[in-house]
Amino acid sequence: MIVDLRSDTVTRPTTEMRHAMAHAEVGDDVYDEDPCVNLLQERAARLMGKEAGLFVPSGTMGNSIALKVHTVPGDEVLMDAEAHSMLYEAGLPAVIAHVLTRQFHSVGGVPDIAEISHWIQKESLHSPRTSLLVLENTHNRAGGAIIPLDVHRALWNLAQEREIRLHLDGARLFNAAIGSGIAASEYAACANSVTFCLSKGLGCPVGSVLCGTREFIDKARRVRKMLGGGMRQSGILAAAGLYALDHHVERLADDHANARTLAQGIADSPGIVVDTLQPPTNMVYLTTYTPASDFAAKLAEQGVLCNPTSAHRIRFVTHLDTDAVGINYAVSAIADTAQLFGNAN
Ligand code: TLP
Repeated sequence: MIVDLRSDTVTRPTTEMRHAMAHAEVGDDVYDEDPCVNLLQERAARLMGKEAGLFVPSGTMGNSIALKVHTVPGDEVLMDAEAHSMLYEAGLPAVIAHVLTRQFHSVGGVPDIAEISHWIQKESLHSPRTSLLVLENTHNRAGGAIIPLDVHRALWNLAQEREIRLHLDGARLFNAAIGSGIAASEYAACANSVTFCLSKGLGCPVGSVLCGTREFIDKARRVRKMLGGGMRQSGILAAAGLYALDHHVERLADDHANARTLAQGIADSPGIVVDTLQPPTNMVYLTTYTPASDFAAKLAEQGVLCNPTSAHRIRFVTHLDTDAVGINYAVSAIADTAQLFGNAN
């Protein structure tokens, strides 16, 4: 049995989703003529409480476009030292937007408002201008943590006061919404722009949607074109997104429950320390005494795939393609592996 818990990006479209894709009515989206893309963009904008949306090939492109539109070269952007844009987007702030990044540190993914306030600076003879704050919710490297709405609001108020913009990397914003019971639009209301991914927990093969004001999206559309993201009959992909918004949002609760089962099932194993017995969303992180790569390799021999995220840290992500049987199998494989290394220590 293979249980792939490396990421929620590994899902394959279901038969029903493939059916929706196969029957999508399409047109040339660069001419603005793809009905499915237009529908998805309108629907996404409504869900986020924004004026407009833009379908983009990936979360990374959504974040790139937001950074590019919100800043001018030489500006400073504040982001978590562990943010996806900081660690996993191949240096995009520097390469695409030509900005400096000021990294702040968060506890459990929750930024410190005073620290951020301290770092916001006006342009002067000496200093760069801070023009953007980037937040991530849920926070991937902080264990899929949900940044509380009151923290979002406080940071949004601060951003308004100090006249900077706020972009929300909401790759897994629907996980935050389902995990907290708070609508995605409430979080998005505390941001000038927001990206959410269709290709993670929502189970689509490709795509994200960037949302914001009409004016922002008009500019974003041009940057998307510049980056080579102007797609043609992309309604085939947008149809998967529309299907997912109808059928795959509420079920994220199952992924969260599976993450809890996994965390609790392996918690007593020797040689590992699980971050929490109550993972907030669909991620389980643990610390291994043995090198994480050895642990992961041993697990892979048993068909359970995971991602080492540092020398002694491992991430497991639950998703649409893992059911209770797979989770139970993963629990015993992890427990056996832990036992093996635990005994060897
Ligand atoms: N995250 C991937 C890897 O790149 C690490 C994963 O497996 O979790 N924002 C956040 C918070 C993300 O976690 C990711 C993907 C992205 C943006 C980028 O999305 P894509 O992969 O569509 O470019």
